[in-house]
Amino acid sequence: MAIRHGGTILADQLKIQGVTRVFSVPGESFLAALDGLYESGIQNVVCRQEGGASMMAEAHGKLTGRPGVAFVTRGPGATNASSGLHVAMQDSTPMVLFVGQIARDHRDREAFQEVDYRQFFGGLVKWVAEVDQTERLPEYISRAFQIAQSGRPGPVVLALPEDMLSAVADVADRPEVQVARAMPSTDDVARVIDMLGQAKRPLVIAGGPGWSAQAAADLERFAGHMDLPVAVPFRRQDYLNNDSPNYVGDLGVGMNPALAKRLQAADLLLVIGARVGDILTNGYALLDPADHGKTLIHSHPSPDEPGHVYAPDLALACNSAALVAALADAGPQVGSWTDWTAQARAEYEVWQEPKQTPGPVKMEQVVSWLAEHLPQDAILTNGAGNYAAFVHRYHRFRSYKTQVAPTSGSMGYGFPASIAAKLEHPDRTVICFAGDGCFQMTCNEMSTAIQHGAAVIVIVVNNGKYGTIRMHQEKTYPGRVSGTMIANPDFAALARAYGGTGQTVTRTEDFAAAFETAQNDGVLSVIELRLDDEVLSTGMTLSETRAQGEHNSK
Ligand SMILES: Cc1ncc(C[n+]2csc(CCOP(=O)(O)OP(=O)(O)O)c2C)c(N)n1
Repeated sequence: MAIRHGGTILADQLKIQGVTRVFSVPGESFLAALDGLYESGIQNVVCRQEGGASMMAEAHGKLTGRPGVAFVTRGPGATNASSGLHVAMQDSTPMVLFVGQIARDHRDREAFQEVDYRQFFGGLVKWVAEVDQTERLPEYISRAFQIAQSGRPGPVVLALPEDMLSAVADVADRPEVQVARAMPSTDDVARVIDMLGQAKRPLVIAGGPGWSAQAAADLERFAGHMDLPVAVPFRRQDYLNNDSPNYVGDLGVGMNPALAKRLQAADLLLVIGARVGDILTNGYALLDPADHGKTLIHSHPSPDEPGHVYAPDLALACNSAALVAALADAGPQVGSWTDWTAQARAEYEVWQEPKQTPGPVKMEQVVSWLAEHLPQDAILTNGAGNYAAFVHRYHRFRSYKTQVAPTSGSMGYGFPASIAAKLEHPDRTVICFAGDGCFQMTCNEMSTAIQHGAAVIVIVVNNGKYGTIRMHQEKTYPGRVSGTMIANPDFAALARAYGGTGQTVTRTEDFAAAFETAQNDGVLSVIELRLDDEVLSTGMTLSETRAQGEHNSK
């Protein structure tokens, strides 16, 4: 053992935990940590705002299944970073945020940028702690990595007082954490198969944390063997190859009404790894929490989830990948639901037929073109907004972890997420979809993308408004437009100013060539799609939405 300062102890511990890249915005509060990173071989991706850094770390965690790591400074840095932590919590993503903290002997005097992180982050993250002794850094860091990955994964915050970080200690490293995973028993698997055998209209819902490419392949095998219909929750569309005859769509915001009806009509739900919450059930309307009236088998990595809202008939606390592998290994068994599955699939295909939107640039055609022409492993990211509904409805996700999007509906997420994805997979096509509102929340990270060589393609869907909220506004207070119109920059010129390339597309037929140019540019590239003012959602124009609002308010 050698005497090391806290920053070196920390960086050494990160290497042991397998960290290869961190995202940060510097602060004078954690200079020793920056010094520790200096010769560590860990890539430090310097960002422009802590919200972007924390979202990049979250996206890294979501893509790799290993904790994404970010470093931010105290006070304003920590408060900015909270946006990514909230995404990680709602998405069950493993993540560790380090916050530089004021010196220990300044505490509780409301010193410069002082925040009590246990209070501030307490309700937002899985665990938050402050490290008071340099020699306990390895212990706290390994606990942070363990908690971030155990049971239902999530974000962990460690505050690091600056004098604790710069002090030296003689302490041993901790080994890489071993995360305990609960496995399904043979009896449990037999029971699931038996209960399925008694169903007439079963529906599998596969989502949540702890999946892998192998698990997605096992799900395809299991569903194929038994000819089961599989739906996925909001923004988990890449858990089963969408070309599979067993894939029947997503139970997300703006879901296919025919799939919503099937959720209601099913006599058995086999939920593997997902939370059964308000988005999946359209605000608890599709399934009554008081009496859901069907057989519910609910498995989740955390024993706290089954029964959280809906009473299950069989509750399992186990690793989703292990369960789906065991179910696939149970072999072929054909139930009496073959027609039910085929009909659900047919309804999904009908839902995917483009519904025409007004104006010369048609999002339904742009996304359908991409679904046909992109490589199977292309990664699509997005944040929040009606523009994303076109991706959800018309794209086909064909391999695991090609969709990186926040189930928490956080605007501004897609662009930083795409940077994290491109850094992790430089050889794959990475596309960020963003609304004009969404993109402007984090477009300052364009310089981060340029600096670190993340050649992502950003498709900015510009309708000159916070369209989703305008849609709700027109439905509720028709014609009374307040706070939902936005002025925009020339996005293509902005991209060029940052050192990328930019194009503006005003006709659908020009999109394919613009996309090819962007791909060949090999640098951050922005394609702005100028949408007609009437485009508001996949299903209704602005005028139709207002007319509906007027009708409802009569
Ligand atoms: C951080 C954050 N702030 C506000 C919202 C509320 N919100 C949801 S969608 C939306 C508008 C998005 O506008 P835009 O990105 O232009 O996409 P559009 O809906 O027009 O397609 C807003 C303000 C949110 N989800 N996240």
